Amino acid sequence: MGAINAVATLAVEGDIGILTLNSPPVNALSQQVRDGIHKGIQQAVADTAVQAIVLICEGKTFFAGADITEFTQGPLSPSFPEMIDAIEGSPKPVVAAIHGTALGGGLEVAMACSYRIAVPSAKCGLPEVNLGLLPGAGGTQRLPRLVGPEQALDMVTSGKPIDARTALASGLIDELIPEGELRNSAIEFARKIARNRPLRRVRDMNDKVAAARGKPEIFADFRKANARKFRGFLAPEYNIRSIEAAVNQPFAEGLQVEQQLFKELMQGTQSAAQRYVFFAERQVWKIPDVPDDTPIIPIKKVGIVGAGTMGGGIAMNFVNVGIPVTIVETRQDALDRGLGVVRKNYERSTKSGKLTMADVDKRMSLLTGTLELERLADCDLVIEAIFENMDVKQGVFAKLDKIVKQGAILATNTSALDINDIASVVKRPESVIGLHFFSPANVMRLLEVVRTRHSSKPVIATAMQLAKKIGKIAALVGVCPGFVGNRILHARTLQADAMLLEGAMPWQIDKVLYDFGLPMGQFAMADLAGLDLGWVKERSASATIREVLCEADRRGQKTGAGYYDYDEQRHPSPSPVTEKIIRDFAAKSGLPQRQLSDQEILERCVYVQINEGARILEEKIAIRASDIDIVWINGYGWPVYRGGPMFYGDTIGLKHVVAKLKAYGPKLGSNFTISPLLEKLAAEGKRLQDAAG
Ligand code: T1G
Repeated sequence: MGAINAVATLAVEGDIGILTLNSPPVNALSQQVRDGIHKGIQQAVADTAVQAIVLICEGKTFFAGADITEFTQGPLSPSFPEMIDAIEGSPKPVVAAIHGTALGGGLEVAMACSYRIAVPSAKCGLPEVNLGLLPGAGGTQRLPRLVGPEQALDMVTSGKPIDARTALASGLIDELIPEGELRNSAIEFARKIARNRPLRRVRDMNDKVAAARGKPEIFADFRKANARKFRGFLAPEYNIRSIEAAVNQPFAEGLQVEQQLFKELMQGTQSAAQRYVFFAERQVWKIPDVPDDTPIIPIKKVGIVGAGTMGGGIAMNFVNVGIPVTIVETRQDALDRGLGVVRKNYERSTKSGKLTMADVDKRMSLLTGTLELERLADCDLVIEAIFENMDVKQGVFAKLDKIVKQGAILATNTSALDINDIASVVKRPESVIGLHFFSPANVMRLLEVVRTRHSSKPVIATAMQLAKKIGKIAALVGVCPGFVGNRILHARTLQADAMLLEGAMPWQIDKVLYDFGLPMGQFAMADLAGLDLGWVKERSASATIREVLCEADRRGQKTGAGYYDYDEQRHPSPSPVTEKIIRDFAAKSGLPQRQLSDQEILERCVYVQINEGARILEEKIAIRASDIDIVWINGYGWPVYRGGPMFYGDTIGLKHVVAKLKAYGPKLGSNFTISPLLEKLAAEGKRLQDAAG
């Protein structure tokens, strides 16, 4: 066994060379790994005893792609093309032996080999699109030659891997190998094909691409079917063009198209944003003052207080992963309704085939309804999900404190109330934490884990680990009005509402935000949530446009009218009624009416969000800027190709943001102040992503 470099070894067993790479944690194709492959192939080719070569990895996976941390460094030799050419140019067949996840450049390496074999648990994919890229080492040219353009389009634009059996069926791999026998089986397979000639090269396999030539509808139909999903993104379209080149041009020319498009994406802001988010999604789990070895409280049974929309949705998260839930209501009809909604949600999933009726019954069997709070006594975690009223919540927590066993976590799903105040009524404040789910709680990926002044480290660590277990992405935040997500939303709401009094209409403001990349605008979102959240009819005094709308029974989508008018299918249209209400209200406010530009609307809505994020960092409510971005991408649909409000501020430059905020001055409202941290970073030419919370 000869060492090629620190991560590569070449062994020769009989007439087979085994080139083994071992570069934890995921055998990313760093410069060292590429060098090991490049040199190892050359050595194996030069060894006359070797008739065929096995390329295999140790550790948890075959190459999982290019080393993303290297992207910001200049070209490092050997480049991907040099490495790929060494493999494909080998005069001896090379067999890729795949386990774990062969992704991105890893799968491209495998496709440059003569053959590919894998264990059944392996997965193969080209997820570059998730990084705002396309496979830049021949993947868009080789994949359609192996699996056909249609499947290649799906794989490169979704970024989703396929399992080994699907890969075998589609022609991506040549043989399935029993688990645990990969190395020996690979040697046997290599011996079997060692003398096959001519050497098989994927670049020469043209049947599947030729069959698609002259059928532009394959691409036109694909673009049309995915237009909504790809809206605003560059990478999916560039991936499609690259696959089109594989169909319509010879391999070498298609490779050039791929290289050109890859370069454009790599140099663009969208990929920078998406690569930033890739790492942000991993950073968010790292809590500086809660070490990885903090003891975890085992959560075997969960109690939920309140079987309303949130309580039922929250319950589903735990039942979905096999954790039994006891859910409490005050009245039988409310309990029955709540359980009925959960069952209906599950049954809806059977229509899409995601669940079977047996799954539904199994999950419902894990959900126990009761009217007695005492039934939560043996729960390891209790989540309160009732009416947003401090007195009511404190009353429930005082009871839970007496009922629930010691050591259990007492959590609240409040979206804005001060959890320190809630914790003040229990004798175990260290056990209290906020678990702020986003509606619908069984769908939205984001969970804000809210630590109080007293939340203990085991409670925090347990909450974060539980979030991962139920498939959420969790950001640990501190207590303040609205925590992180809603606090930043509130900053935007103030501007959007103010602009209605200056001459803008809800549909103009919403279009600006939609075109920026948000899934829906400020007022469409308000209509969806309901304008009457927190509205009390008896106390309503036409003091705001929102109150006037509610008083006119225009309370949002649920009443068929809010800011917008809605048809039976809930399609919105601008409302003359709303327009009159706004005009009358604006006239009374005495503010001069004017035509606001889309640019002003965008800057006032978004720059105040950047400013609020900076204030959140100053107050240490968030640990890092990228956590704030994770919140807004996963909780509010901020376009991932813009990286989040903090990353976006860094992209356009904090100097520019501060200058604009100063230029708008009093227009931003008498209570608006610029974050000192934002001003400092701008003055020093620094970025929010470099500022620790
Ligand atoms: N580069 C650098 N570091 C990586 C990495 C990568 N490709 N993938 C993972 N890591 C780090 C990650 O940051 C974390 O670090 C640790 O490994 C464990 O990751 C030319 C240009 C492979 C499915 O997009 O999908 O190839 O936080 O927590 O849950 O065409 O990692 O521990 O310090 O995610 O077991 C294409 C990305 C690159 C694959 C494993 N490849 N990675 O999941 O572990 S672009 C990808 C993943 C490319 C070519 C193009 C997952 C995983 P730390 P983890 P996991």
